[in-house]
Amino acid sequence: MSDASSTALRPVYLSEYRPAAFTVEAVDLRFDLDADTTRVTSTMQVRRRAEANAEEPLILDGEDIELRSLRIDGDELDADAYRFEGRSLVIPGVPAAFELTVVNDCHPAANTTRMGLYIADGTFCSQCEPEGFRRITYFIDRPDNMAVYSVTLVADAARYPVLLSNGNPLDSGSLPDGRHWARWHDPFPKPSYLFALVAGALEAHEDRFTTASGREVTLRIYTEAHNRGRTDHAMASLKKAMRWDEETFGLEYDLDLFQIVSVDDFNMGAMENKGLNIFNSKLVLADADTATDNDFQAIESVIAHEYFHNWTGNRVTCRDWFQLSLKEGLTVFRDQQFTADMHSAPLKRIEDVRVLRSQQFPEDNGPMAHPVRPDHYIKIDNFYTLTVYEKGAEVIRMLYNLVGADGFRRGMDLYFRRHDGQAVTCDDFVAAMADATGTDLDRFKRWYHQAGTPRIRVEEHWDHEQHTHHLTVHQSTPPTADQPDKQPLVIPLRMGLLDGRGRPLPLKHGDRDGEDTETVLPVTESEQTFVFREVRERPTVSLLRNFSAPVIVEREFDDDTLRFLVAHDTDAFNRWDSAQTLVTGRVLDFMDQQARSVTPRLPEADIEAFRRVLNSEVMDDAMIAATLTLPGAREIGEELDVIDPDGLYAARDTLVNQLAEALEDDFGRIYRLRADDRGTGIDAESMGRRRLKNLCLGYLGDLDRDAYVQHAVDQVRAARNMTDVMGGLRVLADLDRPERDEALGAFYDKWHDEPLVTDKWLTVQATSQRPGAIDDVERLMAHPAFDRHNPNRIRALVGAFAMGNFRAFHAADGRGYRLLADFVMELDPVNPQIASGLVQAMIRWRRFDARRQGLMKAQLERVQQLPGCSDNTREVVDRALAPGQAG
Ligand code: B3K
Ligand code: ZN
Repeated sequence: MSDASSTALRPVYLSEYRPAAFTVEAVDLRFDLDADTTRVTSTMQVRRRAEANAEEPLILDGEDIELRSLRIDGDELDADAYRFEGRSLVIPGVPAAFELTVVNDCHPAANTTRMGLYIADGTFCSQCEPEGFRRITYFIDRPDNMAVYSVTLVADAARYPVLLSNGNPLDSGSLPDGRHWARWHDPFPKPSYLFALVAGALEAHEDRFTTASGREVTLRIYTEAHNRGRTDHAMASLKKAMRWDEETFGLEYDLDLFQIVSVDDFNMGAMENKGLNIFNSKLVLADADTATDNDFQAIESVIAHEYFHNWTGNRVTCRDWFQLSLKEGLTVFRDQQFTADMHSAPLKRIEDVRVLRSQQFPEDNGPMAHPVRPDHYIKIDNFYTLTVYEKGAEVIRMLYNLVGADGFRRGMDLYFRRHDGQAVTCDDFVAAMADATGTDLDRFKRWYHQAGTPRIRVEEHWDHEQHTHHLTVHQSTPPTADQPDKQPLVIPLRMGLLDGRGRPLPLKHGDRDGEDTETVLPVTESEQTFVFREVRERPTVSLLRNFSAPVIVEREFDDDTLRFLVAHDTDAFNRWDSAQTLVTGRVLDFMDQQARSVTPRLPEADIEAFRRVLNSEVMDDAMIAATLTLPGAREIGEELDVIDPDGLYAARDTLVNQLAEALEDDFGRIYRLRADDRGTGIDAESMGRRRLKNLCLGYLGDLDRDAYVQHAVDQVRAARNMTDVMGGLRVLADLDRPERDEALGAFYDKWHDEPLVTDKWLTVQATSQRPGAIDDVERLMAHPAFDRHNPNRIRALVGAFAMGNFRAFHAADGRGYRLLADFVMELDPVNPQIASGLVQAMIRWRRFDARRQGLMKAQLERVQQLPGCSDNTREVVDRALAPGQAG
């Protein structure tokens, strides 16, 4: 805790990294589990590193725990033989190698932070990444200390029948006083952040997996008894992920047992603890009645992500937390590839780019901007960001495209050969890729330390005499707060040329003379010109295909070109992207016209372009739906110098409404063709059908006509899967009609015992587009369904409102801001991680009009002044309020 008003918090710098003087090589932990006071006895084998100075004391981290005793090689230390310095326990004068026994207490029931050891619905549960182990016991709690763990758990047998930790079970037994014990051993050295412990009344769904080399692995997914039967999808996903990693990267699972535990009270999505993943129940439990298609897909991808960490993160881990993207960017890339292989690659790409543009780009252009490898932080908790994860994955994807699929595989093989069992840096990863493929990646590495989203500007010139087409590419990255000067990056620019009928042209440029119709231009300088030969007519350029680099392309398209690309581009991603660009431009036009009191009209040619997409016989349902899903107001707002939510919504609403009017018959027909589908299958075709059907219903609902409202009511009543129920409910939730309250009431009556379904009920109201959504949010915050301390409930209501309801949150009266600040200040002492996440909804205040700026700033200042404000929240708010920050 810090004094809110005066002290500036001191950051940790990457440049100050140095190894610890000692290593804990092995640790034997005993837990006497008790909700109020758990006694931890830790026996460590400690060795001074050869390079370390013999005078250096042993320094252990510890936070909110109480030391009971310390012994070195069996001899108890007197109180004057050690000291506390802040949160460090300092023991001077220790030998070069010794056994240290620490006894300490911690308090799981009182631990509201959900870091360290805590109780989630009566189950003991741990979360150590990044610095939670120090809340359990004193330790060298940093990822470059890899140790072998043995763990003994002792607990009341009736209340905590299941006792789990990492690795393999060794033995168990009962004790006379109604207690029992279990002993675990993990043969793989690991950093403390991968330690895990679970104890509770849980039931296992068990299965088996035979690895490629023929080893039998037992798989178990633990849930509370009432959730049994809802883990089939998670189990199937796990087996698919295990097989995929063998086939794609030759990576096999390495223990005899792989366990997943589902808990309802968890700060984030999931955690890759060695052999014992802990999951937010939202990302494990699913059946057609209660989970939507999106839930099913999220489960598959996160189960895979955490499983993939077993190699990229656990076997090879990070030297320090600045290297977080070493494991996260790489593992996100791996899970993206997995999903693309399991389903549709272009759709997956579209979804990922949407997230990047709507969330990572704003982050990269705001007060929290930081490189993929940050160079300083106050709380590392604040850097589990879209930049480290998603932009980090884009950096890996560019590497993949630069060295090719085979080269990437050779690079991965070399990375594991060199570094298995080590804690390494992003440079080590890039070096493995460079060495395995003989590629010079020095300049490429700028992606790791330069923040901000690069911009590309393209000028074209067709020479009708020479039959050449000249493409001049300018790149620049706007300054970010900590980095005023930016260097040019290596930008792989995938592109093609189309002739007037949309046929791809052979690309003859540089020393390339073949018939290839797609190429990757290696953009490396601030300005570069590429010349294409034998171009006999003015071509249309299709640029940044499949989003080959995380950049913004600034290019003045005329509408005809965009509609041409929507219809003809050979790259599926770019067909979608051109439609997005068309709509974004149109919303901006509408805003302009409305500001001049001109009534805007959607051009007939746009309507026809969308009609063709909607009735396309070549695109599948999911792709049609993706193309007709318009960019949100938040995304479009990024194009404006000053974000004006009112103007944006007025324009976007008008456009949606005109599109719905114009295509009413098409939407109606397509809806009816799919309406009687009561299927529950989660294959790509069924999911695509539901997606398109619900998209049509959404447009029709916008017309607010009785017949369509009835469609929504009927769909909610008759649907046999949650996707369709929510599709109908979402339409009704936006309307001011009695049907709305009836449907929401019936939904709650049916599902109030299912927390994950109740979350959907909260979110659909929190994100409603009808006026007065904030009144509903205030009312719901006092409703019994809302638990003010449960992270899922908070995200479903307050998070969904602040981050997902741009219209209501940014209402001009500033009530949204006040509501959020009040809640953040209440939550901060309880759960600083979640509080500092929520407050980020206001940190880009400088991007808005003067009035909103003042309102947001005032609320940020209130939070900043909060007595005892956590370092987590302070870091975010201080950055947001610091003078000279980007918006
Ligand atoms: N590694 C964890 C995230 C930990 C977040 C700590 N605040 C899950 C993941 O990214 O796979
Ligand atoms: Zn991860």
